[in-house]
Amino acid sequence: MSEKTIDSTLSEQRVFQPPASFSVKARIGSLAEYQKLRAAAAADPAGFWAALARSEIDWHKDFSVALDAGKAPHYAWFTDGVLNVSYNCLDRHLARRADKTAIIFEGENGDTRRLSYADVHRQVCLFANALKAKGIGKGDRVVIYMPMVPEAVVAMQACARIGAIHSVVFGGFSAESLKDRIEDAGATAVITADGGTRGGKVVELKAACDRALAKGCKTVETVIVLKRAGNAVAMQAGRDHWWADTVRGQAEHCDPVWVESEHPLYLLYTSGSTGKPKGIQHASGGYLLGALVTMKWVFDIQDADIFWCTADVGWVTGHSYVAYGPLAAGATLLMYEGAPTVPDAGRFWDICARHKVTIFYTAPTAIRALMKLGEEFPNKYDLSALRLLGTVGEPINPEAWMWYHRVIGKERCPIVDTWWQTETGMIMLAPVPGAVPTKPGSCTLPLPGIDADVVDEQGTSVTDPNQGGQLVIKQPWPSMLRTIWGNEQRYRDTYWAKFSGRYYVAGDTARRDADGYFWIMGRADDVIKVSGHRLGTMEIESALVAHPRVAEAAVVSRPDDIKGEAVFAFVVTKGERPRNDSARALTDELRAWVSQQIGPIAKPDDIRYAENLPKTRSGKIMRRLLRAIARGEPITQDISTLENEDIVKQLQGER
Ligand code: 7RM
Repeated sequence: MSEKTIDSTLSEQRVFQPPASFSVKARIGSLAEYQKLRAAAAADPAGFWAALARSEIDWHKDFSVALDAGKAPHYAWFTDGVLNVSYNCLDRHLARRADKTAIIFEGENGDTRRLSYADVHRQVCLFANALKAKGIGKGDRVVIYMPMVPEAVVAMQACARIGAIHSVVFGGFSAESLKDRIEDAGATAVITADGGTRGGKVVELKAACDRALAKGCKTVETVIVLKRAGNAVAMQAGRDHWWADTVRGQAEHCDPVWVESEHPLYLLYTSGSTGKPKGIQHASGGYLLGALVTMKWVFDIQDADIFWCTADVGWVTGHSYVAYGPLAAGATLLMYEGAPTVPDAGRFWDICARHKVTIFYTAPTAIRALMKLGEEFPNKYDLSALRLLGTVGEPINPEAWMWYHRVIGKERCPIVDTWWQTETGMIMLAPVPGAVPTKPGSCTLPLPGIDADVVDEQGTSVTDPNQGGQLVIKQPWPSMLRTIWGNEQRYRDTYWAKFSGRYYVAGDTARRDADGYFWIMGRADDVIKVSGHRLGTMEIESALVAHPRVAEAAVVSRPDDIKGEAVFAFVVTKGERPRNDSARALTDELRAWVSQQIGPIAKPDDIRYAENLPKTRSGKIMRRLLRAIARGEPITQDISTLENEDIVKQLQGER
């Protein structure tokens, strides 16, 4: 995050009260009500969550222990309770909502489908039985590599139904990334599709899956392939099966497998400070509770709502607010497979108008991109059904917030800026829309039961308004991650070590203003957000140095008007430093290489070549200097220790 952005949010003074028309109908309709909930939670956090767990979740067997902190920092919630997440998302709605639409689907080329709760339940049962027939059961890991179609949700729910642990890999990741995740999880099955569609092009998922499996993945016995895009695929006899064939003849009934509350529901790989993504492990009961209560608190979900979260199921947002939260709440959710600009920049608003979307949740990068293309697009559509707007994934700049508020929300819809992480499982900091006034660029206040704070390097609360510090969570919460799959030490080191196990360390820096509102300033580690996609700079560096011509690489980010952050790489090649045409050719090659190694989302936007990277005397790359150079800022660092000052000129692209 640049100084400039920090300054611009620092001077933000606007405050927007919840519209009275919204508050009167809201689940939590006043500041007093919200504060009462927060006070109750603060007085007895475990009791507060236990009461909610009992009122919100259908337990097969009730629990007697709310929070078990005996193995901290591995906290366990509702430990002796027994439940099934899929039962809570589907079966329990059948009595009253069997015919209610659960999923409205629209594809890029306009194909639409509506699935009722009874339909989704039936499909989940069929597919769960198909998985069982392939020998997949409780505790087995299943990798899901699919486009944004209802079957992706069906696959996740079917895993949950039989106690299998799913790990969804975003369809934009490469074969190489898929392979790493399959191997780390030790998955025995992969569920994929022939291909997905985006921007008129077919993303060949099965082909990527074949390349991944050809390179290793020895644990995989079964591959199930949904026919979606219609592209030709190779099927390996014995291993690969068409989805339609696996469900044919299966029973439409499948008893849920009752699991203990702490049974892992899923793994989701996410980037951190090292080259290797980590498998964030979530538990069943606590995660479900978090996804469900935030649907109510933050999205004020009501029976008549049409809820559209644009996130892909490959990201945590697509887990909590597509695959689980909305269904647990018995809501109608919308899924769209395709680009926001096909056939033109009005697509999102066209979908909102045609399907009468009432709650719309997207990323700042999408808002900025659509904002740039002009108001005439949204202005063509009737957006009057919208009542609430949300954002997630990165800080939203006040200008984009105001555009969202004025052009999309017609100054009538509250905006919920929601801060959370793959690790937190649920939204943590966000306005409760009928209660908490909003400020453009701030995620406002913690939700009930969330003890968030900003602390200094000693772990002491920062009390001066607008003083930056580390964002920490001081009490465990039910949907928190349980560990990093297969790497207990990394779990402790990454999230707990900094303040000796006292607080969960989010990895973000933040400040609080005089009203106690939180403003996220940026990451404290080497994680960046490019178009809302979480990437590790070290991950991109390892991909670059894996190229035969690269000796050394350093990756930093620079601000980007639309993407939020852009990837900037400094590269030292083996042999002579490329210049002019040879530099341009190598840049094209390295961009394609990173695409292949990680995925197109990680492609460097800029690459500069130097004979060396600037290092401190102890040999550490001077990242702050590189960041300044990437941003075109004047250099204030002491560079007198550099052996070759010419390097700086090379890095600046001047020679
Ligand atoms: C949900 C998600 C997590 C990181 C997080 C932040 C950044 C997310 C906001 C935000 C400012 C927000 N999970 N982040 N939401 N920054 N305001 N409302 O994005 O695991 O992929 O990323 O994203 O840095 O630590 S994630």
